[in-house]
Amino acid sequence: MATATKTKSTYDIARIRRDFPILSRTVNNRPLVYLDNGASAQKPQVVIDALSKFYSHDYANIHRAVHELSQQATEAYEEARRKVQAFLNAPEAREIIFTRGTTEAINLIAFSWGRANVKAGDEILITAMEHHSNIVPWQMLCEATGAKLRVGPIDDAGELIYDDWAKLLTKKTKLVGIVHVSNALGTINPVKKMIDAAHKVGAKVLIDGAQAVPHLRVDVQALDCDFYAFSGHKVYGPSGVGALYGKAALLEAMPPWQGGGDMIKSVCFDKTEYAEIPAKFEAGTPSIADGIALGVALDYVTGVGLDNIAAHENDLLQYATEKVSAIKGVRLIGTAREKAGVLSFILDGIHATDAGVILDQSGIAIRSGHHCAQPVMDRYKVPATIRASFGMYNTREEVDALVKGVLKVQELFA
Ligand code: 7TS
Repeated sequence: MATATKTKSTYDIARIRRDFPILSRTVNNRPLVYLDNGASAQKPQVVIDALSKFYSHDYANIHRAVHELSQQATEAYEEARRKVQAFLNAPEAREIIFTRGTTEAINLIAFSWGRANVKAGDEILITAMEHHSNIVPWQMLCEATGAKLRVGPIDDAGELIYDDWAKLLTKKTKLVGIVHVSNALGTINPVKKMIDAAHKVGAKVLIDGAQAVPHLRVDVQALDCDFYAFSGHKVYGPSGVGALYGKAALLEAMPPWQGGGDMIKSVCFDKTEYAEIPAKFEAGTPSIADGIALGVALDYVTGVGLDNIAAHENDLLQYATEKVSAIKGVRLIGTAREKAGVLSFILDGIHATDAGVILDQSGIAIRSGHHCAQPVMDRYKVPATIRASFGMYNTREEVDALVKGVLKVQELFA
């Protein structure tokens, strides 16, 4: 890895940090060092204000009543949908389905598209670095239909072994699920090349973008993926909301997955007609305030600029990689050439959870565990890793604090 360079001076990290009120608090009497952005990112004041303003001034249910508040709330919610559309560069707003997050988006595809299009003998192809949410829904689909789950392997660095993965693409492959950026390893997958290869055998492709959208500019038209899922809370928005992009023709042909209010055109006991997309997939009252605030979060991210964020985080990741790997007794887990946001490692003779507890005493929040990617842990024959995951507001000083914290952990266990 090249020597870390200093962050561009145009990136006003002090201003960005001031936008996130939680960053000025202490934890265990120490300044908070928040390095658990992979699990969930903190929220800028504008997002917090958007939630508060909506509940204080603008609250009503959407898509129902003729009264002013309901009309305004509906417009704000639909505006947020257009913001998600622009963020992903989706052709049309109706191709954006609001969900609870990535997990729900993938389950929606597995249940609706999967049950309609996958039968016994078909195959679903994923990679060995998927989060559980891009594994288990496909296992459930396979169990229900008699289809088979195939898994493309990864190498010691945590990169997909592309040729072995590509060999698993056959006429039987109906759907390919790919994590854009691995939450456990940080690996950025060559998704464009993979999507093109999958399309050659007639498979549809779902990209799990949960760890990608906070770090990379995503363009679903350039990628030509069929489905793209992400969570609001990892991209500085609220929890409880996320989005699924799907090509209109595919979404239109898919049956609904949850029935209820808002997803129908007309209901009688003999026959119910379903609404057009996206309403067809949005049964019931959604997380209205959270959807609106997600739009505000995306505006905020776009305002800082994803290219600037990526440059800053890449600098941090390089710096952290150099500093942490220089510590005796550290083994990095995940050393792919293309990485974003994540530094996973283990310490000789020290359990990751013990390290997590001691780091916490110094105000340092990291995640220790299997990161909902147990097959990745199995691949490296480790029960858990320590994971530092970076966001737009992290600093080199915080990396230094992590390094100091790790040395202290080693000292205590020596
Ligand atoms: N896919 C990836 C790649 C993820 O990292 C996560 C959450 C999900 C899907 C699920 O997202 P959700 O918002 O629906 O829960 N990953 C993590 C993590 O790395 N630590 O905590 C949650």
